[in-house]
Amino acid sequence: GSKDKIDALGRLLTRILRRMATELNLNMRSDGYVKVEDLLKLNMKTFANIPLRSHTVDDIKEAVRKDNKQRFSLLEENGELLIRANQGHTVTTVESERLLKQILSADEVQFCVHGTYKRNLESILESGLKRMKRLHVHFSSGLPSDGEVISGMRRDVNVLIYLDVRKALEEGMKLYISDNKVILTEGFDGVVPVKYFEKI
Ligand code: HQG
Repeated sequence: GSKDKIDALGRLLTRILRRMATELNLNMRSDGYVKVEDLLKLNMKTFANIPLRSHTVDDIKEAVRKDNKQRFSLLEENGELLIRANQGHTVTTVESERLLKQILSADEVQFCVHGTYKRNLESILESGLKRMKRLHVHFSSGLPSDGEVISGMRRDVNVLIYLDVRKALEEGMKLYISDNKVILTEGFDGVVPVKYFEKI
């Protein structure tokens, strides 16, 4: 049905806006925004096997509105509609300073917790939290038990690693927060060392 169509569109948008801008020759600003008009011209199919070109601006708006983790933002500028992914990028054309708001004081965040899996723990304790394929290591600013939909970790994680935000900021680690409240950091050269873990 139409819900599946919009879900499938959302999943394709995530992939394009986070990872594929370069290979698709899509004009992406350093704050992550691309023109919706340009997107709708791409010769691709969604996961429901529907050509992207057959979608409308309203479909895009609906996919943005219905996304369960608020992964996208829309912006109207000079009569044009722009869209971006709020976080999760792997393309380096996006500059975090422009995409995200920097956290300057530990008082700005109540929680900063990374969700992961027991199978990763040994390796994480040995080499720290790595950003892996993304530009940033991701942390949540809330817990699933808060009842809200929480962006920044998956539902099925079984290990929580709390960041010592105060210490990290004091020692010069740059922390950012996205529009959908995911806390992001490059750590130091892509790694958040173990000494910044507050508790596990
Ligand atoms: C792990 C989803 C071994 C890390 C979620 C994670 C989040 C290590 C995986 C967002 C490691 C990377 C991000 C080390 C890190 N050794 N494993 N040294 N360092 N890891 O997907 O944080 O649907 O890149 O713990 O909800 O899992 O995309 O990061 O398990 O918000 O919007 O390596 O993705 O949101 O996996 O998830 P990811 P993540 P979206």
